[in-house]
Amino acid sequence: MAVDAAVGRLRRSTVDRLPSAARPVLGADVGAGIVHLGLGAFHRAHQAVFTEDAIAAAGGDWGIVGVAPRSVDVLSAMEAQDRLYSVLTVGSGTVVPRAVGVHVDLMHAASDPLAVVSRLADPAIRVVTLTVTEKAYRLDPATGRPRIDDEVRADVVTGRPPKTVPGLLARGLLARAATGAPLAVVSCDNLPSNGRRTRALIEAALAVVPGPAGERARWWLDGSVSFPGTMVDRIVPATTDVTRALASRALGVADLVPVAAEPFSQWVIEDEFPGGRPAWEHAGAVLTTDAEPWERLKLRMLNGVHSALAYLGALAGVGPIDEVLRLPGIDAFLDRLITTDIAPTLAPPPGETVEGYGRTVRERFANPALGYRTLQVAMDGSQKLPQRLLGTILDRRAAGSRPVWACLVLAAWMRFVRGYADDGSALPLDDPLADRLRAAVSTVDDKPSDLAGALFAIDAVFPADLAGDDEVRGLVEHWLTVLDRGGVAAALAEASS
Ligand code: CS2
Repeated sequence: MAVDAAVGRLRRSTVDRLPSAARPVLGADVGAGIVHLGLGAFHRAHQAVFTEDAIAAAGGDWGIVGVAPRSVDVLSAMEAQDRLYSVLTVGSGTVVPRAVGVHVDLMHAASDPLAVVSRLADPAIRVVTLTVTEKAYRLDPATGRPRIDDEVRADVVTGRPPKTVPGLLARGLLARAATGAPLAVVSCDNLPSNGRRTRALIEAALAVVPGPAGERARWWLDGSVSFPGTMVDRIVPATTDVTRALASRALGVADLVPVAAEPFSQWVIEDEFPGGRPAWEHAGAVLTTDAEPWERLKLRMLNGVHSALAYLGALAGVGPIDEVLRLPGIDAFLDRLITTDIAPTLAPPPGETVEGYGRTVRERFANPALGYRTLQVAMDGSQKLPQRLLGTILDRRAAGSRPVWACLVLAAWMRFVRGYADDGSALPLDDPLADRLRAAVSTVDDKPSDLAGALFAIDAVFPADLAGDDEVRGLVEHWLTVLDRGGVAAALAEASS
C-alpha cells in the first residue's frame, strides 16, 4: 500500500498526531533485556504489549530485540517507522488503537544469523522468548520428542551460520555458556509442555557438541538456564490491507504493519527467571508454578474447537471463522464436542470452570470484526492436531468412551487433506508434511476405509495405539461416509438429531 504523503507515516516524530490514548507509553531510551525470535502479528499483539505495559508500570531495561527468522518485510517496515507499529483492538463496531514502541532493535536471522548468536550471548539479555510456530521446533509431532536431523546437527557442530531455529538457539546458548550469564528461554508457541519440550530440544542439540565446549555448555545449561512453561492466548488474524486502512483511519497517520486483535488477552507464565524478568504481573499476566492446567485447557478447548471450525468450515466453503458459527447444526455439534468429548479430559486451573471457559471461547470466535480465516487455522494440521485433538481422543478411549464428535473433526481433517471442499473446489494444503500427506492420499481412491487407512499409517502424526484402535477407525470411517454423501451439512444434521 502506498503511503499518502499528506497523511504521513507512523514515526517517533509523528506520534503527537495520534489520538492521545494511542501514543506510545515508553520513550526511546529503554535498554534491551529480551531477545524475541519471531516478529509475527501474534508476538506484536501479545508479549510485546504485556512487556511494554510491564516496563511502563515498573521500569527496567526490558526492551525487546525483535528477530525476524526469515521474511524481512515486517522488519523493514518497522525500521522505517522507528520500530513503532499499532495494535488495533477490535470488537463489534469498536476499534481501539495504540502505538507500541517496545522493540529497541531489530535483527534478521536469515541474512545475519551470527549477529543473532552474539546477541543471545550478551549478558544484558536475560530472557529469550519465542513465537516461531509449532513446526520450527522440528519435534516429532506424535510424541513431542526432539529430532536432531542433519540440518540441526550441521548448525550445531560446524561453524556454519545456523539455518534452523533449534540450531540458532543452541549456537547462541553455546556462545553464552562461555560468559556463564543466566537466562530464561520462554516458548510462547501452542505446544503442550512448551517449556519442557524446548528444554529437551536444546539438551538434545547440545548433546551432539563434542569436547570441552559441549561439556561446559551442558553443565551451564543445567544450573543457569530455565525453560518456564507458558500459556499464551489472544486471537490475532493475519494483517491485510483492510487492517492497514483501519489503522490509518484510527491513527491519523499510515502504519504499514499494524495488527488487529481481539480484546481478550491472557498470558500464564511459570515463574522461573534466573536473570530476572519484567514485572509482567503489572500488565495482567498470571505468574504461577505450573502453567500446564491452563495450557491443556487452552490447547484442547480453544485451539481444538478452532481447528474443528476451521476444517468443517473450509469443507463447507466458509471463509471467516465467525461465519462457520452460523452453519445450521453447528451449535448442537459444539455442545456435544465440548461436553461429551473435550470437557471430561480437563481439570480446570484455579478460578476457571471448563464450561465457563468453553462459553467464553465460543463468544470470542463469534467476534465478527476479526475476520480470522478458516484456512489460516487449517494450516499445519499435522503439527497441531496431536495436542489439539488426538490427546482428547486418546484420553476418552482410555476412559472407555467413544469420542464420536472429536472423530468427526478428525474425519474433516482427512477430507481437507484429500484436497476438495464439499462443492468440489480445491483446498490448499499448507503443511510441513504436505508431501507425505499428499503421497498417502494419492495412492487411494475415496473409499472411506482406504482414505482413513492411508492417513492413519503416518506415524509422525498418529501414535500406534490411536492408529490401531478399531473403535476410532470405525467412527472416522462413519463420518467420512457421511461427509462423502452429504457434506458438512449432513454431518451437522446428525449432531442435531
Ligand atoms: C489458531 C491460533 O491459527 C490457529 O491455529 O488456533 O493461532 C489461535 O488463534 C491462538 O492460539 C489464540 O490464542
